[in-house]
Amino acid sequence: MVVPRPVRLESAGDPSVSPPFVLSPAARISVAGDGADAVARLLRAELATDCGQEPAIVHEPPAFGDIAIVIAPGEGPHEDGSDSAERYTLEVAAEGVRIGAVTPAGAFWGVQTLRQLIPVGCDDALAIDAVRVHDHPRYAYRGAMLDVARHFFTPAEVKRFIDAIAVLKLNHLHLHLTDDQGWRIHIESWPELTRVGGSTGSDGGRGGFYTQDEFRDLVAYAAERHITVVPELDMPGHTNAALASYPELDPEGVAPALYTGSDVGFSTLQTGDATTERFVRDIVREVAALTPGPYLHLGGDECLSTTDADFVAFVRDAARVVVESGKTPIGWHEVGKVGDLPTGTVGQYWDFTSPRGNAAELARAFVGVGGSLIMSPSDVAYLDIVYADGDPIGQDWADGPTTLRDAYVWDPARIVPGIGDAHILGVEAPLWTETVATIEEAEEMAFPRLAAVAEVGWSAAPADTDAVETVRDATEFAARVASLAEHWDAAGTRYRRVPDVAWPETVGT
Ligand code: TNX
Repeated sequence: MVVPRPVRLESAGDPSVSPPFVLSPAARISVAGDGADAVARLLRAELATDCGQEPAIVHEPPAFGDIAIVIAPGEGPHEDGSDSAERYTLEVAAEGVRIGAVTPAGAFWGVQTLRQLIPVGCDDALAIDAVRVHDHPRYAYRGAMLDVARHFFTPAEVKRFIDAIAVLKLNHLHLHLTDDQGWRIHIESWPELTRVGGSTGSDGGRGGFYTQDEFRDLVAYAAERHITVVPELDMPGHTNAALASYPELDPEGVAPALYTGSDVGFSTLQTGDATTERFVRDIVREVAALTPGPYLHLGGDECLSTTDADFVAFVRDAARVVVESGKTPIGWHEVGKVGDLPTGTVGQYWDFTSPRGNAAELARAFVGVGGSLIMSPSDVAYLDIVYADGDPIGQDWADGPTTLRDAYVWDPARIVPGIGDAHILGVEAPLWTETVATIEEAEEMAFPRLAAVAEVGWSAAPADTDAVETVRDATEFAARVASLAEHWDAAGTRYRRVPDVAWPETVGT
């Protein structure tokens, strides 16, 4: 019972023939290869939380009953045709557990699978049924987005979210750091952005921002869990908090009031202006310097107060500034309007699973510049859309409600005609937070639907001839989600007890 479903999971069958692995108090974690130590330390911390056991980590070959983590070029499954650096094998038998991978990330995902195979409440007699797993991801980019601009989440809360997404083998956390309602990352060269623009949140929510040290620490915490932070500086729209901080960025030259409502599309930076150009260079330079990952997201969505010509000229320049800062730009799919984007620019598609208007054409424009797509179709992958009519939290504009089944039964390669896996970098589920005020509410919106999107991003693609429904069996998925929920309960992760899942009779919500 593993989410996302591994490419191959063969249970050894009859326990009298293939007895389970039993974690004895004498068990050790035997490590070999660069990076195996760090993965072993995380496994040990997880075993301590889950089972109250803290095995020693040793640099010697495994003995009977040990857990081995081996990172070496020849490891990982060979016969499945994947060259993904994240591939891993996991073997569980009475003799021991062995995780093999080519990279620490692969080994860490193997650890996540192992963790889900450990029965919750294992106490003093931890036994894991014998099994062989060969696994690799479908997409290199599997993400969740947290909108920390509308409602601010503290570093400790973001870490809690990082822990929860790591279990699902998600490897990117997109932080939507700036919007009309708040500016959340301190910029040394423009300090008013956080002093003024960071002081509010949607609906009177607490303000707040990350100092550069806090942000570096978050990035490092995510990186230890093989998650790359993707920072977003949304522009030229969604900028009221910046305009309220610096009137010289405003088209009228007058600072607007701080904004705590939920409208979109009313703000724009002054474009074609030397001060704005300096602002863009400064914020991109400072945020790029805090970001070891390859991407910087420049937003570009819903710029309803910027003329098309101004939008195109602004985004073209901003994308070049991102490239000069050493990063690959990502933009919401509207950025496809810009004819000559830098080579390799990534588009984030947020229209529906049946594209409306010119969304498909805009998405294809990224492929035209040698770029690729992150698929976030809002009618299935937006975590802020209500689960059911009448929910007090969430929006319904994206063809809501969005059920767990909706979030599960879709395929990224069957959305935009002409865009298949060769041009899809991956999938991402965004959680916008106009209506989501606390981390508990955020988790209830995200889980279980984020588990569905994680599986869409990791697990094997349906064959061309298969209907999506036959490959993604929502009933079978619901059974695996129910077993995952025992782990959520143990970890204190909140989730929504949607219908059609046989939830454990424990806490939940
Ligand atoms: C659309 S889709 C937005 C966000 C809102 C969200 C609410 C997109 C790129 N932007 O600004 O928060 O809808 O669901």
